Amino acid sequence: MEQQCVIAEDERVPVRVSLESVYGHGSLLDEARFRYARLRARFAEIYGSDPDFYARAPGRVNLIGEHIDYEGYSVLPMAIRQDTIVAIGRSSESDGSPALRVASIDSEKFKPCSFSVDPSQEVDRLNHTWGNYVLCGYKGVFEHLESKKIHRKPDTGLNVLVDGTVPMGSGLSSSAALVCSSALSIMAALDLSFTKKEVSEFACTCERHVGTQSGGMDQAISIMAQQGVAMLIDFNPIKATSVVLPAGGTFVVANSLTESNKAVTAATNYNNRVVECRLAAIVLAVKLGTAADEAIKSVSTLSDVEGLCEAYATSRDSSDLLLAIEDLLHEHPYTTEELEELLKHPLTSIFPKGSSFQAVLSVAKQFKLHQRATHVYSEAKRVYAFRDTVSSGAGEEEALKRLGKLMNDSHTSCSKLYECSCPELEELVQVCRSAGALGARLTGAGWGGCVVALVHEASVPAFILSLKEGFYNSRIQKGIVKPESLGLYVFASKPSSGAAVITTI
Ligand code: NG1
Ligand code: MG
Repeated sequence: MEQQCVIAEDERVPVRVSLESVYGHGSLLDEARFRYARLRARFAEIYGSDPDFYARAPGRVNLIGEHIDYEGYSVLPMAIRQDTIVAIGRSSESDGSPALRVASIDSEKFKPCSFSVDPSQEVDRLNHTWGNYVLCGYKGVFEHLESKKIHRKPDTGLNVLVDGTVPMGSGLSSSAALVCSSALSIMAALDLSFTKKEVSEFACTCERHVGTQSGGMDQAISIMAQQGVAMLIDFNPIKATSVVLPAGGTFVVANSLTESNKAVTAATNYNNRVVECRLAAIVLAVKLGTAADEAIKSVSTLSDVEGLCEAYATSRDSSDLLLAIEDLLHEHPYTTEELEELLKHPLTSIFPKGSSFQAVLSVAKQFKLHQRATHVYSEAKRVYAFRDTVSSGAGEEEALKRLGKLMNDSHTSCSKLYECSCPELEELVQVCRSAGALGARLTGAGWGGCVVALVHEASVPAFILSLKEGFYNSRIQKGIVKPESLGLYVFASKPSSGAAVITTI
């Protein structure tokens, strides 16, 4: 039986750690030293002084539990070594009027931007820029202070310089790595400290300012990760429990080379699914006997329905909500008219005015409630089955086989029921399986981005070679990817540590 332990979510952050404790002692450390030195030098060039603090936050790969965090169900990610590093300094009087200035090492791709220091400014969703994620972190810190009734006015401008190695739009959570590293650096610069739980929570809420109605997985793992272990993350309240993975298995991440910019496609993809889940939850609640008015008021996620199925469970002799879906929801998509008649309210009145949900309603023609809810309830079960397999005491080979099967089932559900895959991801998952993966699935939001494959440790090099032959070589020939950058797109990953302030570089 593997040891599992609950992470001290009451521990205060930012924790301050050495470069060595994050990056080890090998080539990763050399690479990190180079990145931090370059960050310091560029910072001085741009802003005319040395930074006061450095913070870093990792990306993550979700092993299982896709599109269920925002429905209140537990997920099982691990942090990866790719991270976002941030240098920050308070700006001086001579810099002109105080501002939040943001720049990137890659100034070609990520143009510098500047915001006022007023934390109540709106994030401009219509003109989405990468700097918005830093602004989210900034707003998050002040909103959190407000929520604690600490009324602190911004008393300084801040200069920020960012360098990220988490590939963007790849389902590896580059956005949360940027929000979390920004938030921690801002806390350090303003001499603030909160608990891990608080930061995980406000980093999730504040990222929604860009318009994606995301769950809290990415921020929670980025803040709470620990080296060497994956984490089972529970929500409401947030809790992280370490999960020790079988030693003979390695997770390989492979990029489909298709980017999915969630902040731009939210109305038809991510937020659309959040809306469908919410409607499925309300309709299920009504079918289980709750009055429509009451359901609209009190039910917002599919996990909220669990408490409402007692009578049904007695009549069916089972509390399995997957059965309730079969009985109570139809498979063909629901139309707006049908839902409005059932719920006795216009759909637009069910979601907050002015929220990004209204954009979903104005383009959606139909709602696949049966399929989405079936995905969520079955995926939630697979997460626990994954955790239980790891701690079951089954022999390693048997455990790896079962984990692989759960990952494959998760992919099928994402692809067929949740429809968040795409042709490139389907192709890559097939290539992974043909190359001997025990299991392979899309990871993160989908519609592009990465797959994660479980592979026997000893066959990792041969496996990666097969992916090159079966997937990447043809893309190299077409000029979609350069051979020398393949290492960024396919890599084996061990669980890395969580966000922190770096003491000395
Ligand atoms: P990605 O797109 O991988 O960063 C998103 C959400 C998660 C979760 C997954 C799907 C954000 C910040 N994160 O992750 O909360 O819902 O999709 O499981 O949007
Ligand atoms: Mg993201």
